[in-house]
Amino acid sequence: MKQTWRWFGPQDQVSLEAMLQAGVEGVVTALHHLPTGDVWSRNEISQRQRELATLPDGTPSNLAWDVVESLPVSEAIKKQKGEWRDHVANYITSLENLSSAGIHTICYNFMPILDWTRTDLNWRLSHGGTCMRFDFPTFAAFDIHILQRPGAVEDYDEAVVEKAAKIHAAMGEAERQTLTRNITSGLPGAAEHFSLSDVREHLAEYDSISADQLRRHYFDFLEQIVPAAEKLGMRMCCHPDDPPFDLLGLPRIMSTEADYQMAIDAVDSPANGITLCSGSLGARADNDLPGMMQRLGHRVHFLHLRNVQRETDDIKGSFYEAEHLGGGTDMVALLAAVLSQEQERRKLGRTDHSIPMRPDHGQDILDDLQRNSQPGYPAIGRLKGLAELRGIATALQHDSVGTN
Ligand code: DNO
Repeated sequence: MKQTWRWFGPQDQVSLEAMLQAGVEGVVTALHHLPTGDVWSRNEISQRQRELATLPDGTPSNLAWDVVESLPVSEAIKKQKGEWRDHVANYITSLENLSSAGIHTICYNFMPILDWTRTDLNWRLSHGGTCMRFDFPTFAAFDIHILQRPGAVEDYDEAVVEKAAKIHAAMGEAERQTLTRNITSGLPGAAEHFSLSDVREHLAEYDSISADQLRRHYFDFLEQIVPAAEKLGMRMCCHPDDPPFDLLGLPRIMSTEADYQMAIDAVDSPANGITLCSGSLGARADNDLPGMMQRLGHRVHFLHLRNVQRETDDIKGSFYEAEHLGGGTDMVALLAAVLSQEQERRKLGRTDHSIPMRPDHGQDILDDLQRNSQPGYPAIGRLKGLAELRGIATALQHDSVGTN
C-alpha cells in the first residue's frame, strides 16, 4: 500500500511538515477552489503540485500529488440537465490535463446534492476527544421540522418520528442552526455550501429522478469518460455514498457491493474502478468489507481506511466514527485482503500493485482539539490511525507470520 494523506491545500491547518512527520508517502488533494463543472487547467494543476513539493523553508518535501480527491461531478451531469454535456467535455479535458501532469488516480462520487452527511462534527467521547457522528433521529428532526420537507414524516418509522419531535422541541435556535450547518456543510473545502433554501430547491429537482434513473445517468457518464480515461491510463474510482442509504428522499446508488458490481459491469474497463471506503460502507452491517475487497479488489484503485461504530442494527441507523481499529469492520481481515490483492497484481505484472490508501478521518485528540482543522481531518487522530494501520500491514507481511 502507498500511505497517503489528504491535504486541503495551503490553507489546511495540518501542514506538510506534519504529514512528513506522520511518515506519509504521497498526497491526496484537489482544486477545491474551482467551481464544479469547470476545467482544471494545466496551470492550476501545476501550481498545486508546486505548493506541495516545497516546504515553507524552501526545501523540497519530496512529496507528490498521487490521487485527486475529488474531481467533482456536477449536479447538471447527475441530473442530465442544463450544461451537462459541456461539463462532461470539461471533465475529460481535466482528465487530459491531470494525466499530462502525471496524476492518474481520480476519486469522485455520484451522490446527489450532499456529499458526506453528519449531525455532529464534534461529538464528545468518554476520553474527552471528539469525533463525527450521524444520529438518525436527530437527522429526522432536521428533515421533518427544520427543513420541513413535504412527505418527510412518511420516510421514518413511528418511533423515529416521535424521537425526532422530542429532539426538535428540546433544541434552542442556536442548536438548530448548528445542526443545519453540520448537515449542509457538504464537501469539506469545496466551494459549495448550501443554505436551507438551496437544499429545498435542489431537492425539488430530484422529485422526478428515481434511483434507476440516477443509475442510468451515472452509467451514461461512465460510458463517456471511461474510454477517454482508459486511453490516458487513468484509474477512476467512485467513492461510496456516505452514509450508505438514501436521505432526504434522494436516491443513492453506490451503497452496497451489488451497486459496485453493477457499475463495474456497466462499463468494463480497468479505468472504471472503486474507492473502497471502509468507513462509509461500514455504516451498514450488510456490507462485508473484507469480502468486498476479496471480490472487487481487482478494481479497487484507492482505499479509505476507517471504522464506524453502528449504534443500532437497522440498515438506516445511527453511528459514530470509531478509532481505526474499533468499530464494526475487522481491519486486520480487510488489510489481509488488500495485501493479497497486491500480491495477485504483482504476479500479473500490474504496475498498480501498490494501492494508495489513506487513513480516513480521525478522532480529534490532544492538540487536535485546539487546531480547528477540516472536520474529520485532524493531525494527531489521523496520525494515530495511520500508525495503527501501518503496524498491522507490517505485521501481516513479516516473515515470521504464519510460521508459529
Ligand atoms: C469525506 C470524504 C468524501 C469524499 C468524496 C469523494 O471525508 O471521504 O467527501 O472525498 O465523497 O468524492
